[in-house]
Amino acid sequence: MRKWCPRQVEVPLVEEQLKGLIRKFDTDGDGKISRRELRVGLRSLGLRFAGFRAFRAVRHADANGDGVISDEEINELAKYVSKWGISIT
Ligand SMILES: [Ca+2]
Ligand SMILES: [Ca+2]
Repeated sequence: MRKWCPRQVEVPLVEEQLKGLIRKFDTDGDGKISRRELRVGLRSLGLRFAGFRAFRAVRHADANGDGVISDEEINELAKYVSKWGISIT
């Protein structure tokens, strides 16, 4: 029981909230998040390096490699994004 806390960032609530947030990034309403939509969305949150982050995040979460994040992939995307410590108000 040391106070040595390894990355316990798995807070499901945050991920749920992030999922909701990410879904709103879908500006063309096709139900998928493209890299461009993610970039614009991240930038609107005031996040630095939005383009770079979007690139990394999509590459990480895009399991089938079609370049967009579908609803099944959004879980992984939310998990990835949650590590950036975005505060949702
Ligand atoms: Ca879209
Ligand atoms: Ca995909």
